[in-house]
Amino acid sequence: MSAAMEPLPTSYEPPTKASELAWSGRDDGDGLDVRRWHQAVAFHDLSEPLDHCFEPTLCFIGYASHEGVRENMGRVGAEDGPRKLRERMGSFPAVEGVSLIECGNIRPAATVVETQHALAAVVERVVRAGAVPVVLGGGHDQAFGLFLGIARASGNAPACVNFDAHLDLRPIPARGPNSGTPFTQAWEWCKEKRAQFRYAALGVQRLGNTAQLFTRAEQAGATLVDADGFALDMIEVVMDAVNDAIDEAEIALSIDLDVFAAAFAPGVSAPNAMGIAPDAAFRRVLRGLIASERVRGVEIAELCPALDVDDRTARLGAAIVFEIASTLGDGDEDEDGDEDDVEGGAEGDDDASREAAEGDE
Ligand SMILES: [Mn+2]
Repeated sequence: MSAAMEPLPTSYEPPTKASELAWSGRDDGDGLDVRRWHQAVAFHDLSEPLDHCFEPTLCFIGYASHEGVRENMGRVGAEDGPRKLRERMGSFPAVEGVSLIECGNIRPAATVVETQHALAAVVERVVRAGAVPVVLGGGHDQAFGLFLGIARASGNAPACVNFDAHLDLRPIPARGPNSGTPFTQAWEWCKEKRAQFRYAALGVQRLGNTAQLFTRAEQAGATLVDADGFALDMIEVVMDAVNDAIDEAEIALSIDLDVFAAAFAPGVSAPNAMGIAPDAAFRRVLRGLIASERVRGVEIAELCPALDVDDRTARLGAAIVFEIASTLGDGDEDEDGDEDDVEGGAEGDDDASREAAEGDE
């Protein structure tokens, strides 16, 4: 270990032989045109310095904990989410120009807060190296670890953009934070640092949040887009709202899989009958965010394999990571999309993503 580097918290577990085995899948040979993620992925112990990444690089970090879900009185099982997501990503075709690095897991520490801080330490290291941490969860308490790690690496509070049926703005109970409080923690962190709390919650369900939580969202200055916003004719309105909410800030991107309807995502602690669909409207918003080049980290939360049906939810979470990778891989392309044809802009070349990209300068 380099003398200059502080040791990481003990709940960080570097990649092991077992994590290498977790990355497996179909093998069509090693040619560049047939390679898959399990062949393309590199392994790195973050206790050692990570070379600066000049190309788009995704660093996978498992948040193998459902202690925050348990504290929130939800159904447990999300500690097994990271393993399952890796299993479902292994056979994806390699994306040209995008590097993949497996960085190991965060295991539950004595408290949820400690586990969040362990994640933050790892995220900070990845962001400082110019790579994008992709947190594979795990309970949604991980969102505060992602926020904190990005904030420390960049010196500014990132805007939180959260696809979620729930606001996750619950007051923090006396026993400590849980999977329903990560954005309260980010809000309080911002108050303490006199930083602006920027929060956009997308896909929010009326039936999943009490009046108190909507009041708190208003007090926090949050931007809410309910599930009806995810229609192709609403994309520009949604992206305008998101752009207003995040302003010039960098983005910590959260995808709680319970934002999707239970038909698509049964394997979560709290499924939603009328959640959004992982359709073209959702994917355009996702791609628009990634194409803005302001997303400093991503977390995929709440996958509970034991509650899943034929890995449906795991496949969806994995597919979202693939969308992110392929959008990053498209970054240098300059395809001409027909601006009036929403589907023509589906590669992230739409007005909204361009606007977001310009805001970066
Ligand atoms: Mn959530």
